[in-house]
Amino acid sequence: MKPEILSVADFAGFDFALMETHFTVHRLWRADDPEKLLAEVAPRVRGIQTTGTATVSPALIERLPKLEIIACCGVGYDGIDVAAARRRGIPVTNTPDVLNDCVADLAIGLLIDASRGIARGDRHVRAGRWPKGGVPLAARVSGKRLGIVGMGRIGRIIARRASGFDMRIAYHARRRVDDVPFAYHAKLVDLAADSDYLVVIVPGGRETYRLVNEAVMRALGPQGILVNVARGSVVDEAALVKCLREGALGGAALDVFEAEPRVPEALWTMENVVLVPHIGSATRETRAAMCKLTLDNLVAHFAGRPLLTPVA
Ligand code: NAP
Ligand code: 8YV
Repeated sequence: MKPEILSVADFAGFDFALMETHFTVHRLWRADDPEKLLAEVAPRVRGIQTTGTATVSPALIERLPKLEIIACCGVGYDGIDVAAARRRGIPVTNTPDVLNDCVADLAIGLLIDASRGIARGDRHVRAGRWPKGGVPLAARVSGKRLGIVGMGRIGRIIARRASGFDMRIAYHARRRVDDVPFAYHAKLVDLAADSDYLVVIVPGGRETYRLVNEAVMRALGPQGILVNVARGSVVDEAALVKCLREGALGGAALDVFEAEPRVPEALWTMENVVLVPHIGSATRETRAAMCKLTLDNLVAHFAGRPLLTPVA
């Protein structure tokens, strides 16, 4: 008998066929009547497969008496109530490191786009506006000051990429990181005041909720550009719209949003804003690696072997 797994969220690039060679998979996200499916399978479910943005609530955890493991296909696991899982002794796994390169690549791509106006230029050409005139001058990227909010696995790779652009790098986190050569700012607002670009790459959740607030955006300033590849919850979105409208912030490039897939309509028409639909890890190669790691954790658990990447 294969262990039964509840899949609570779909994931572009997740190999459900491969998963089904090991497990019986119940896809809650495609059930016509999720309540009916849950009522039927809850007594038998031994594992949950989820994603970095889906919710695994205490109520769901409590509803599954045989639950043994929650495997998240994503490095961020702020949607999972880890405390509720811990109370039941249920381990949670995630997918660290395998996505570092692609998320860092996107962060740099967004930074360059917001600064140099690549998407804006593309819109200009496609709309047939070029014969009537070009686009406004943009801002140079190379040699500028980059502030990184979060100097963890991905933050470090962003810093390495930015070093190739001769950028002067500084960072903020709760603690100074000993093995990086960059300047540390204990206060985020100080980092923002000393940056041309602020790239946000911290975990979501209560502790970082609206960490990037109006004061931080105003400190970044009228020429400053905010890049968020972390979680929408980390940036005060209403304050972001306000600062952009007033010209208090120069621009923004956003992969993540507070209520994604809903994006504030006020941002849609702003030429100094780049918007993408949470694609940080969305390459074939990285999604395959994330899927493999998620499945490897599940397989290890049910084989009685140590988990590869349990969350701390
Ligand atoms: P990580 O290695 O755990 O690094 C997190 C960094 O954030 C650390 O430097 C940590 O340092 C800092 N941090 C944590 N809490 C903080 C706080 N309250 N204030 C200031 N700094 C804080 O994580 P990672 O693997 O780099 O991933 C980071 C996050 O990126 C994920 O959790 C996820 O939300 C997001 N992400 C997004 C995408 C995407 O598709 N856009 C893809 C992957 C990841 P201290 O502990 O010293 O504060
Ligand atoms: C995924 C992410 O796109 O790993 C993360 O934390 O945000 C992304 O890699 C996300 O897990 C999809 O829900």
